[in-house]
Amino acid sequence: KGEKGSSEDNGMQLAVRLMNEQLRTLQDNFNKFKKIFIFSIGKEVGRKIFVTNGLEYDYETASRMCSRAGGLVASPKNADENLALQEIVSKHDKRSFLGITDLHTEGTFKYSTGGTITYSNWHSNEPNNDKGNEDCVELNTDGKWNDTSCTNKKLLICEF
Ligand code: 293
Ligand code: CA
Repeated sequence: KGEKGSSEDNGMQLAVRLMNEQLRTLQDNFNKFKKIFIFSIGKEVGRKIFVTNGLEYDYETASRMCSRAGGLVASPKNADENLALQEIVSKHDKRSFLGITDLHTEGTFKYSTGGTITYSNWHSNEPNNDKGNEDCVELNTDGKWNDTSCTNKKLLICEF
């Protein structure tokens, strides 16, 4: 009985060792893939990754595309995140939408996930709801925000 028990233990030990090796290989591959990905199209800030496909869409399409990919339209929650997004819009020389609107209540800007914004970087004299038709927010290449029409086409940047 003792002999059988110890051969089972040996089998189990081998299985655990093989699984640890496989896990390590998987982690190494994943970390390498992540580095290559961020180097090519993404930007990592803290635990967030911002990604653009370089194309422009109206807000509704942008929102649909990000959520279909398992993300959200980019919403900077602090100056570091805003700077990372500014670098992306500058590189592409195209203003982007932020995942922030006042579609629900005019004048109260909220995240697409709900909740009033806790960080902002409005350009002076913005938001001005120009022509009474500006419920979305664009990020300019200078990093400043402007409210703009949701039907304009802006650079798509999602966050994951
Ligand atoms: C007005 C006054 C401009 C301003 C513009 C934007 C439009 O035309 O100074 O830049 O509105 O706020 O979104
Ligand atoms: Ca405006």
